[in-house]
Amino acid sequence: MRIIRFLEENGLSRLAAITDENLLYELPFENILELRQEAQQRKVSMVEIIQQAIQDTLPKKEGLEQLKLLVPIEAQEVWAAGVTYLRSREERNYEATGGKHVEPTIYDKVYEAKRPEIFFKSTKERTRGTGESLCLRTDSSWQVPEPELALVLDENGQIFGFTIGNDLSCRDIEGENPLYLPQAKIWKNSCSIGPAIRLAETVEDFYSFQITCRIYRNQEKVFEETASTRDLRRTYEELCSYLVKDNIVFNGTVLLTGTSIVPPENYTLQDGDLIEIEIPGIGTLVNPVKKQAVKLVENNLV
Ligand code: DO4
Ligand code: MG
Repeated sequence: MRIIRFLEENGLSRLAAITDENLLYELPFENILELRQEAQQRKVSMVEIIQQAIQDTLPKKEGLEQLKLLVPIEAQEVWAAGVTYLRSREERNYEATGGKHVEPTIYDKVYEAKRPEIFFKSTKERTRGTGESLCLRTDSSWQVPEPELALVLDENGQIFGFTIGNDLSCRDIEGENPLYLPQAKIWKNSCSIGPAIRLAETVEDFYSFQITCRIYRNQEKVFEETASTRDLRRTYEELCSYLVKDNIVFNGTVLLTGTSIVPPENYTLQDGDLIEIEIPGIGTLVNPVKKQAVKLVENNLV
């Protein structure tokens, strides 16, 4: 069972459920947190609440393609884990040293350490949904998508959903100096999540997600790679426990679990490229990328 949000003709947002038979039903809740709260109050599963809510209703006639999808959750905060796959460790070493590293680097150490790398990634104002544009930084010439499985958490770090996340990143900025990480990771529209949230209670094996990323330039596919969450070096519980430790965590926080898909070293995103990230069982997150317009007055260029 998956949950989406979409924009109604009257301009209001609406929650809907997609069943395993791909039928789409509107739900009488504004967001997934309301649905979860109802399930908790009545001490039943979210699926049971949905089944009760839709039992006497008909599925929507429109398919997903005809709806204007919104972010499936307006997460107050998005956090991310890094160097959770061997591939990420190798690529971080490459961007920092051009392959001339002498081990152990900070990336080798964090990969092996007990404490994972967890960093702040985005706020709801910076996070886009499927179909919306992501922005490129104007001061970077090496930008890539980072396709990641995303956990949807409650305030205790318990997983109640899975979605797809794109941790858009500047490899040159992080490679120049790891202290620049916030600038390599956070700017306007540098994160997307969606298109749907798969309810965790309907997932049999939390580590069996396949992630495929495709990039199109001028309608032509220029990159495709697939990875599996089986290759994660850490458990979700480990990552969540460090996120919530002595912290304030909002209900509906999203935690990206790291990337294992990296385009070739000579590839950088360009204005007009289209990124597709697909996870069977969740959906396909699609985002065009746009170069940001330089604000001449603000930057004292005029
Ligand atoms: O150390 C930097 C971040 C790495 C990251 O975002 C990832 O592994 O996905
Ligand atoms: Mg990442």
